[in-house]
Amino acid sequence: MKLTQPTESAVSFRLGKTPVELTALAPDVLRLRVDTGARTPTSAAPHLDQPAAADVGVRAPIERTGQRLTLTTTAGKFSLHLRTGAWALHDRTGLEVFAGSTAAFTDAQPQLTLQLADGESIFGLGESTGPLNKRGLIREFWNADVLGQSSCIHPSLRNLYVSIPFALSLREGRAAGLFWDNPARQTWDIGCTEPDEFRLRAASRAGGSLYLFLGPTPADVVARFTELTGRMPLPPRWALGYHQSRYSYGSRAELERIAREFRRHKIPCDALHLDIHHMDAHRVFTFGKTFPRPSEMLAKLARRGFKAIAIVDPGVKDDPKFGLLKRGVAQRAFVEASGGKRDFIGKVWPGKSRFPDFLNARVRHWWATEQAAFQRLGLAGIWNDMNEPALFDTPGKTLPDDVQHECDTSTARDLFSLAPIGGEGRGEGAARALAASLPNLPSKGRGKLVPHAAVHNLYGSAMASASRAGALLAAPDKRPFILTRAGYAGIQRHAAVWTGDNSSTWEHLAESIPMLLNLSLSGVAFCGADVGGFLDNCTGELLARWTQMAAFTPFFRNHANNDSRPQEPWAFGPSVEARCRDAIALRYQLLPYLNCLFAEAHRTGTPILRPLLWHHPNDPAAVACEDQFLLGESLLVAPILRPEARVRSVYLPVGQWFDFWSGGLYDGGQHVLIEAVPEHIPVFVRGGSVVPTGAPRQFISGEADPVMNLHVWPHGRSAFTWQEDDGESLGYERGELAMRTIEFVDRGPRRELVLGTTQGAWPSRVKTWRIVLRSARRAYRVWVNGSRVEAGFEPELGVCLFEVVNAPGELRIKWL
Ligand code: MIG
Repeated sequence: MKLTQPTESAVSFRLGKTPVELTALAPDVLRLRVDTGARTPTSAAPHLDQPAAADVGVRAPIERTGQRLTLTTTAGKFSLHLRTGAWALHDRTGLEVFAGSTAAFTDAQPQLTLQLADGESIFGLGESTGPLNKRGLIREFWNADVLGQSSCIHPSLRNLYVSIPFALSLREGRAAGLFWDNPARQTWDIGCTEPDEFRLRAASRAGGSLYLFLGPTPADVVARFTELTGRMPLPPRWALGYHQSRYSYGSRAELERIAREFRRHKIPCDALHLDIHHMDAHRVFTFGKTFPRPSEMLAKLARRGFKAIAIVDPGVKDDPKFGLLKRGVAQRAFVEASGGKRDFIGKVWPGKSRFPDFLNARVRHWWATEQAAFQRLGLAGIWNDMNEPALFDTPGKTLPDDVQHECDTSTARDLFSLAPIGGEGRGEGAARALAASLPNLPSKGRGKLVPHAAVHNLYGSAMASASRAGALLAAPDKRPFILTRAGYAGIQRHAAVWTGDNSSTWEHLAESIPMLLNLSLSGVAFCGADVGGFLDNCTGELLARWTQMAAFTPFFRNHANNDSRPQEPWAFGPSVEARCRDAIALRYQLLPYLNCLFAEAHRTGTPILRPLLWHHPNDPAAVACEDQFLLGESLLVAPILRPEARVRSVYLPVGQWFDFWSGGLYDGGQHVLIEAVPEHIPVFVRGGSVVPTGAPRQFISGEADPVMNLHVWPHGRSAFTWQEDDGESLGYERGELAMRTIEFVDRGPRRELVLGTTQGAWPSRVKTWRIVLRSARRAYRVWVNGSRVEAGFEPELGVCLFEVVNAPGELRIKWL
């Protein structure tokens, strides 16, 4: 067998008869892909045509001795036996990272088998049920509306609404990753059938690229994975607040009542969601009779500090008098039945409906235009539901395998393909340039026909990207808020994800933790589960515990089903209400901390919600922990997951930890028993942390706090990047932000907090930093840039307090 086109970083060869290309995209990222040559219409996935990675110019010498091919980079070595297909990836130190067989990698239904090492754990996999560690399970990637096939979400379901075929492997503290970029159905047997074999199978080989990440830390792997699939753009700041939803607030009067109740009960809230009953007989982008004068209603809500988010389902009612349908038909916007002679028609909420072909750029643009007109009524966000897509009347409860999409490869590249490693980030600028070029696309016949089965898992992401484009058309310099139920790898570029129809049970409260943690590890930083549970009836205690936990999760929305009892924070009487109010109020005070975490996720892909293993990959108890989580590096949250719990065991990783509520100090590296009081859940602060907090508020307005608190906890050190921006425009992409590092070191009696020089073109709105030294025993002597500053002491709280006037230059704060 002859090697063809060897370059510095890529090599083509044959496995069996099929050409395969191996590329080093970066020293720690390798890609193996089947080169299908002439791309037949049936074998194309939109992201097949990506820029040649060889452009990146990684030095990766390739050798061939006999049947053995090796590619070496500064981070590791990949070797493959050309006849048997056996392969292995070693790191720089010679440690085997992955090994297995690619013998069936080029089959029509490709397979790949990996050896699982002793003690190896597998995380990631996007949204899935069951434990945090997926080893021992079989999971599938096939976006599905769960309630179409099952009465509820339960641990033996193999697939849910979102598909992210990404695995993070961890053994003995060493992380590596794998991403099989193939939007057709995949089945992963992760040591279930054979305890030490990880078998991956895809239903179609079209477009399937396998990416291998060398790590060696979880952060290295996720940074690369999100560099490849994209990172979350910054959401508008209000979206970090509390959201209230219900299937459905059925009339204008009801919605306005809910808004009034929030303000009357003094429960902070920023967003109200409009579920399907706002529509005129389920006609998408309409308001029905029970919502008279919608723009007046939305303006009134806005004046009271509420943003409204409307649900948008993909199915367009097949009503010949419906304007949207008529325009769609004229545009040839809908997915065609097999054979292509007519549009496919299936049943969903509106009755007989047609389904926009979101895999086509022209259709996305049309949809964006229609959505923009709707949003201009005053809607701040769009909620994409049923976009697996879900159908009521087909056997698979989704589009049939053989309906046809007209994929437009040139623009699909911008929406689905992976960003070149080391290349320019793909920001809103690129999205806008794309949007501007769309109207010039020819109106038909440009794409190639692809059967639904080959691209099924992309439909939700494609709809979300159209939706994001629509929001940008409606308000070109406002950060969109799009929420989606379905998605594929990279969905974080377009939308936040909520985890669909969970139930109001204690089990689902607990199971939401590993689900959100794995989603977070899979690139989706902005995620959340329905607070209180969607199906069934919540109880007061469950709602309180759920709200107390979810206040620390990125997307924070209470939502309930149409036949569930009311679930708003006040629905269970004053004591539950008080607990919910306190939890939500705390969330609002933590917004400056959350802001920094969102900004970090945007810049680096680092999740906001993190499993303990993220910071403690060498600690087996931390790796196994799935009933606690970290919010950023500083806060450890141990929710109460049982009714009437009196106590809970909390694992504290190595280090010093402070009880957030009492200030009590604990040594880490052990389990501690913490009393479960009704008022709050156990939360700990890592010693040495600096946690910024703001003033309490009822909703997030454009006005920033002039006084910003920095809570400083002793016994350790930390560093993070402070970021400030206007919270609503895309200015942050143009450098309109203020950024500085904040570092703290506790060296025995000498403690130093350094706010680095401010970078960026946005003048900070912080006038005063209020430094709150926690766990203090007296008023310390304080110096700021060498000058003495007076400090106060509150003995009951154990805090020493002083103020520092903000300045863009370095602020070096010491105390003794
Ligand atoms: O067939 O719009 O997951 O959040 O309330 C149900 C009604 C459709 C499913 C979503 C849920 C939403 C519901 N939708």
